[in-house]
Amino acid sequence: MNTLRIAIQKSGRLTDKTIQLLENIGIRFDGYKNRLLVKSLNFDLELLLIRDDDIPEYVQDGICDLGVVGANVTLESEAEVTVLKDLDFGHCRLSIAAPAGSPVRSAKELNGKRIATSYPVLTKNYFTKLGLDVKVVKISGAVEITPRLDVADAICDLVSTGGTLKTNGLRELETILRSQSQLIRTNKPLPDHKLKLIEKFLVRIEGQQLAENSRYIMMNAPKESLDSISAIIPSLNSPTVLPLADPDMIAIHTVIPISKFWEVMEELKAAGATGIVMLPIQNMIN
Ligand code: PRT
Ligand code: ZN
Repeated sequence: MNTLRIAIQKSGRLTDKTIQLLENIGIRFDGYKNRLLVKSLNFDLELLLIRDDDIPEYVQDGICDLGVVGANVTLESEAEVTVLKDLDFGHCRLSIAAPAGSPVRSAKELNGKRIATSYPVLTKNYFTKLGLDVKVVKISGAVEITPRLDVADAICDLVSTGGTLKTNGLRELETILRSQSQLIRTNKPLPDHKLKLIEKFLVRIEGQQLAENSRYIMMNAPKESLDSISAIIPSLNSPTVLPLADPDMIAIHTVIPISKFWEVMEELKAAGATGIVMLPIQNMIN
């Protein structure tokens, strides 16, 4: 009863990344394949492994306290849950597409037409907001072949690379939702013990995300370059400065956002830094 329970996808696109995330934040399991309920070896947490479509409702109903699932699934389910965190994997978009050979160039031209989708709620809402009336044909898989079978005039489906649309002679018209995996939480009241565990869990995920988006950089530089180099480093924390065998030289260590690395590296070189090394960071707590 007191163990925090998290619903994750049993077997699919999100499973490995979700398990990886849990392992990265130090939560260990003794195998999870072909099991329904798995208790962590070192954190008061158990996994419930189910189909992703069931996750939002399980969380809404309080059968699970937390869940990891795509925003597309949560929004389609209309479950009442709270999104705690975007998890930055499972990125995709829900898009309207029509046969490339058809004259249709925008969703607005689909009034009165048949749209096949596994996302009837999101699709219907989108067209209703546009003031259009379409016939939504609910299909559970292989939506992309429905125009060829004359089951539909257009589709609304998930896209990541766009390869599937292309292979099936479809042209993407509009994106109706951008999605990624999210950590969701039940809106049911939880005991203090579970609230504390969720807080701990979130702090670890934030540390993990910060580490993933940061790099540890080390460089050598002439002592007199320290001020100009410090000014270039895009970090709120002051860098670590270490002496070197050569008394005129120092080593500078710091952490920077990965997005800034190339831009900063060129400026550092110009300011006299040499031997610049960048290292990944396993974890980080600010
Ligand atoms: O069995 P279960 O119900 O648990 O799994 P599922 O088959 O319903 O889902 P699964 O494992 O395929 O996807 C789980 C989640 O991954 C989705 O709900 C999305 O949040 C996310 N995701 C990310 C994707 C994609 N990318 C994706 N490309 N889900 C599906 N696709 C499919 C898409 O439907 C289409 O058929 O991949 C095809 C398009 O891919 P591209 O690369 O050709 O554009
Ligand atoms: Zn599913």
